[in-house]
Amino acid sequence: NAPDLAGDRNACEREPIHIPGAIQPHGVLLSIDPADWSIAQASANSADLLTMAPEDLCGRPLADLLGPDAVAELACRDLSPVFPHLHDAIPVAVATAPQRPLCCVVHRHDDRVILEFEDTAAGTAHASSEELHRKLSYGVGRIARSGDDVRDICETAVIEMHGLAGFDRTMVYRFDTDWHGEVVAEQTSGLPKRYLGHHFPASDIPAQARELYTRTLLRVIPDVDGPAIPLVPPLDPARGQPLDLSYASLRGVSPIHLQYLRNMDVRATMALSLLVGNRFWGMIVCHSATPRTVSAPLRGVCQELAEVVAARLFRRDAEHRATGFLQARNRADMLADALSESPDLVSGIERRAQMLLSWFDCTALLGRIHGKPVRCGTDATPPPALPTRRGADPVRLDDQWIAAADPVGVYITGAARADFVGAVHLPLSPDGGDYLVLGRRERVRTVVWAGVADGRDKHDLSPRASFEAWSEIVRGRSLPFDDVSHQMAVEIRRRLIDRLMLEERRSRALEL
Ligand code: BLA
Repeated sequence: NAPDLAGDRNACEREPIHIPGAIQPHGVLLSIDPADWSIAQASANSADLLTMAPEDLCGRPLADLLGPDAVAELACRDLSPVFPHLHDAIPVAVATAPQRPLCCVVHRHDDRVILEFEDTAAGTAHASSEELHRKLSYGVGRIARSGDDVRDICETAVIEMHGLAGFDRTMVYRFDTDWHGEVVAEQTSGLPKRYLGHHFPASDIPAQARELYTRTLLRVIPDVDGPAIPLVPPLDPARGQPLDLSYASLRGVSPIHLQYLRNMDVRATMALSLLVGNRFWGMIVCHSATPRTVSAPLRGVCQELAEVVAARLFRRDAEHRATGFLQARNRADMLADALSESPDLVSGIERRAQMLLSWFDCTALLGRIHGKPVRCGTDATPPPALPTRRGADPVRLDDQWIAAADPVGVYITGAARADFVGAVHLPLSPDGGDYLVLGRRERVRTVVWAGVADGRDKHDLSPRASFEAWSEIVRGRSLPFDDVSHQMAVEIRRRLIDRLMLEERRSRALEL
């Protein structure tokens, strides 16, 4: 029943996943008009938990179902869908079936109050809340004390989340700048590790899904084969519009994505967003080979753990940048001091070329200062002959490219501006006549993609049938320059310009 999206590249991103008109079957949803606390819409399965069919519920006061006290209490609560509230379940008793313990998660969005009922007895976590919090604080401690590199943090994260949530496979999926992603950590029980190091194309998580996942941090699909339960009536009667389910934990899932998971032999998932600062950094994705319900309290602690992982990644990024920026400034000062001992800038730079090249992990230093050429490094003399992306004709870090480069500011590229290596361009005069360029060599990389090589291109829009790994050889790119290199380039350029201006002032003074 997946819509046919073949041939339409934007169709994936246009699927309005926040208004699917249906929920998943593991709970019951009511939409309430907060003006009079009457029921506007109910999911078609309402009788399962609430003993009343949607036709009997719609239009009725919510108080008939939950009693006036429960409704009065709800009316006083802050129901805005901020992250922690979303798994904050209230135990409720339905007037018509008081013996059945239910829990209810409530939020308010787009002028409707949405109530989601779940059977308290369902779900795999029968652990007490003390037990859950003990496990959570243990995990938090492990993550806070994890090593300082990203891989270490992610590995600890999957181990701890795996233990807490109990799925068969737990992964950290990290986005790249173009939104494709890589599985950077994987933990399994009973299954072999399968996806570690595999890359997936950006279209696997289309833009509107990514946007939604930055507003809600956690979502669960307990059974990919569960039927979609429509809302009754399908449109909000007062407004004639579909109900916005962005924040509903029962929100019905895109049929394309369900097919994707079936093709992966996955029966249930839980996915947690990692927001590092304001950036959607990645996700913790859990798979189960069998259906798996996750209780509201367990969802709550899993989300807290994921937030701790994101905070740990943020701290590591901040520390890394702070140390890097300090080092960049120190190096620039060191270079300026060394250059001040040289009679002229060109010979000074030539003497320190090796140091500069190693700081930037480059192999060519070229440029012109006071009209005099500078050429240092193993790739600079003779000019570097590097294979192009096409693999055929060699390209050179030459005057032609430099003339084409932006004459203002520090220019850094990871993917080659023409089609060769990355370069740091330091323009030293307003007309770009004086400059230095540091060139970085091509780094041929092997990228392992998960199952997109079966005859189609990797931007195909239907969920793929196979997840077998295949390798792509990526040429014509260097390793990217990071923010710290950029900052170092800015600092060094400023010192070089100061020095050039000093030399100019001196030579003018001599002329007088
Ligand atoms: C959603 N795609 C998702 C989600 C993940 C992935 C994690 C979040 C929902 C969930 O919890 O499962 C992708 N899952 C992955 C990846 C791995 C994984 C990369 O386990 C790696 C191990 N998907 C496609 C194509 C389309 C598409 C071609 O492959 C569109 C035509 C769509 N993916 C799609 C949509 C959603 C999605 C629409 C949102 C589902 C929803 O929330 O309703």
